[in-house]
Amino acid sequence: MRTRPLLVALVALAACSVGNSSPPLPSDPVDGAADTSPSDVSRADIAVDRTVDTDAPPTPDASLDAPSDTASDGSATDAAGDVNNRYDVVPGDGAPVCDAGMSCTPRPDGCGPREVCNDGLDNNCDGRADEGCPCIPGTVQRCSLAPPGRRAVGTCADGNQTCTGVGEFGTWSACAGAISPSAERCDGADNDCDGCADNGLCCRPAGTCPSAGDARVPAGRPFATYTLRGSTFFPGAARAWRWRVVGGPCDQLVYATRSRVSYRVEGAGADPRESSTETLTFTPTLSGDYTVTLTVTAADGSTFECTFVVSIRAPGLRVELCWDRTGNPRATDSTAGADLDLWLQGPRVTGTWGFPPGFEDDHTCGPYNCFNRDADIPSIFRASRPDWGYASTPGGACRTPDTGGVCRNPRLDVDNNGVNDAAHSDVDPENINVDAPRDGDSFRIGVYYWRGAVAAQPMVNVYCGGALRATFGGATVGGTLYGSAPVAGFTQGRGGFDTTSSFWRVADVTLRAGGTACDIAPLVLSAGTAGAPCVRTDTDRSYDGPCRRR
Ligand SMILES: [Ca+2]
Ligand SMILES: [Ca+2]
Ligand SMILES: [Ca+2]
Ligand SMILES: [Ca+2]
Repeated sequence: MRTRPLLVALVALAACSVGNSSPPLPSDPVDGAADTSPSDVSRADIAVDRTVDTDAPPTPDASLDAPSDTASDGSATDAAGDVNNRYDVVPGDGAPVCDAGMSCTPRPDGCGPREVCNDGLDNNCDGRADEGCPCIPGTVQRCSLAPPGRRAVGTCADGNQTCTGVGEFGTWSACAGAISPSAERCDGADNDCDGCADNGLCCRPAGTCPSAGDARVPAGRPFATYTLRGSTFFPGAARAWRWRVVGGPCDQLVYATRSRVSYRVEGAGADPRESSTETLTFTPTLSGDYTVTLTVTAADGSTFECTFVVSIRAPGLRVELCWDRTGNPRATDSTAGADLDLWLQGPRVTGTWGFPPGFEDDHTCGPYNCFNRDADIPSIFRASRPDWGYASTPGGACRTPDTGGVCRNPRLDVDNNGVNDAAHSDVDPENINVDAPRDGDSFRIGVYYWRGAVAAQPMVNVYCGGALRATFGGATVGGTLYGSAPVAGFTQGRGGFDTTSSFWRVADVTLRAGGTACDIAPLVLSAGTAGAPCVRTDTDRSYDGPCRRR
């Protein structure tokens, strides 16, 4: 192993034509403490007993061991005492190397021999984060597919992984939306995320792709137009432009089932996620991460491509609901939809769910009493508009601001029953928001099957401070699971509070850190299958029903 960097350096020296006096060798220093206890990890706030997993993975498995070194030196560690792994290939291996690349010292990869659970990192550098680790179904955590020492370096970006499965514990999904290390390309960016842009390449990039924290890709807000000029990334002559925008869990489910998305890409054709204009203009409706890919066909026919994440962030608490049979519940053909409703109970409000006989209680924020504008609320329900003590937020991120740009808290952005807003809302996820919750405030989420004649599978996403923190429920479409697991027992209803309508008490969310973080406790049946979601198909609308916090 000791000879490999020297060999590479010799190859590099032979390939370089100028200024090659005593270039520093690519170093591979001993990794620091970051290998085993990264301090910059934002863990999921749902408590997971880490004592079971920090010392040893729960199910010893050969796949958890470090992969063998890419070089066949037979040793377990390399010259610097670093554990051998697939990232030990020195950039530029076998390719022409320029002085610029040689003068940059790649960061230690930080790869270790074993996976550490629930830190969102791929500690053993096998291309998977937290594989084989137990987690609480529905939990979402930030995750990285870069080596631990190179998280969010260069083009590498975090994604989200969802704890999938049913029962007491589940397993982490693949790290969706993350930008992984890739082979270094001539694009002004550090594609392999070793801290050095275009290292190992003798090249002059035709454009520059965004890197972590790039000022050209600022965070955006829901309902605010977001614009990216292609020439910012590719200043040269172009023959064609193509943009592709992929949204979060609900947008992916709605696209899979209805070929539509909640955000609007200006100039989009058959695929609502793509445009072929030089400037991308899109209007997001949901918080979270959007993966954007720009593909430029240059005048000489060559292709230039960048993929990066655009963060759309709304403050406080946002809860969104979508399902696999979104759309008009009145239709009778194979595309018939179902009308599900998102409900939210506020802090210190533990009364009956939904509207009471006298329509006067404000226990629940729902699609009858919680629209932002009074004008959108039927008069009999106006007295029950939730007043949970929150001021309105002028200029907030809301779909239909009231006079003066006011957004109320709480508020429901849209009731997507295919009737209220035929132009758009029959596929837009329902969304209840509280922009500035107080620390310690706890909210309970519910989903009601209100109307329809088909079975439907709901998915609920919870965002705190704009970041996705939990995905409960979901559906399998075309063999792909969207969400964490379909909700067992959620059946069709006939409408109203009849004994066939399903009601799912989903989770309690408690905000902290000024609404930028939260703790989430799923609700489960207090009797029966361990960890089963709390679904009831009778008219019991009491606060707890048959549920307990798990
Ligand atoms: Ca791993
Ligand atoms: Ca890990
Ligand atoms: Ca690099
Ligand atoms: Ca590059």
